[in-house]
Amino acid sequence: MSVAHTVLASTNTGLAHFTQAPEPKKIHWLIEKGLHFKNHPLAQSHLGQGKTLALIFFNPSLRTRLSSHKAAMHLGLTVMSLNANEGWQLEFEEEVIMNSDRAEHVKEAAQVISQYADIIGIRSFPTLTNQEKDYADQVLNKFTQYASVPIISLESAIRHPLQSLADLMTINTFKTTPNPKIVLTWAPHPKALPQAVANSFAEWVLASGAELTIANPSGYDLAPEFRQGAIQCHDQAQAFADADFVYAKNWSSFEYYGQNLPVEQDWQITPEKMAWTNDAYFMHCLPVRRNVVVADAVLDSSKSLVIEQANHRTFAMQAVLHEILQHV
Ligand code: AN0
Ligand code: CP
Repeated sequence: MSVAHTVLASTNTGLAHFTQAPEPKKIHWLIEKGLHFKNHPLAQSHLGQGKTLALIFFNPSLRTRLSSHKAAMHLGLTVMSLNANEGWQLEFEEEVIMNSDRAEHVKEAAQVISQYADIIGIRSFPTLTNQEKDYADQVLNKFTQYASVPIISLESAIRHPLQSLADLMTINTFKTTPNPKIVLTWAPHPKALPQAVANSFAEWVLASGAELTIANPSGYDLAPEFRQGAIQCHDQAQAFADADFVYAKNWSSFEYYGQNLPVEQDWQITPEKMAWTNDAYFMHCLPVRRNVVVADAVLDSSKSLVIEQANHRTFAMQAVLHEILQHV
């Protein structure tokens, strides 16, 4: 298999996995390809014929599951999906005595699934209790280590690359100037959530060559490797000034790992705060909690792009599958 022309990160196994942001030229290529498929979804409807995509979910999903199915169907692929927690519990540690409730090692499981599928998608959230383990992205990386077919991240412990690709497709579609002001803002949530969506959004926006402002309360700074290169501030009003896109997301603390720290001001996105911006578009990956993360009036306004972002998930996945299918 040749990886010379793939737009995806290749590894020393020679496989083209999709787990993080590729190089800038390739990001732009994927955005264009995704938007092309949006207009011509069935343009390559035979490419995947006779091939199978396996989707393995360790955690819940609405958009990722269905948009991945839809994208695969557009390319003629057959899809199998497994709720991993309803199957045998997998062991991911090496050289372990397997006398716990974990019945099967990922070493066998990944090789077995590779015989049934030509491409494997994996969704696996972080523990939010063990920073070192989470940031080693163990579940995703053990699958890429032991599978003999390409792996697509359907959101791992620390990244959500398909979401970010869809988000950049959305910004690309709606921007009216070459360099819009893009703001990623933390917003409240009753539960401790992963940093994955925010990490990836920052990674992709910055890798694409755009500028990014990140606003979050103190104690909520993202991991240094993800926020490096962004304009960082702890003041939402300052960040929102002249913004063209406001991307809201909750994440739990990286510094006080996995915790929901008390926050003094209200960081919910309201019409009053959107009035500070340059009539900005509102973005969120969904699922979103109304009147906690964002007020109804913002989410239901004509400037809300959340439904279009979700629409772009299908064509982001289709672009990635198309790219991989050329090489399997
Ligand atoms: C998840 C998260 O924050 O990572 C999935 C978002 C796509 N969100 C929730 O669990 C609410
Ligand atoms: N945005 C997103 O990935 O949604 P799901 O968790 O429903 O897949």
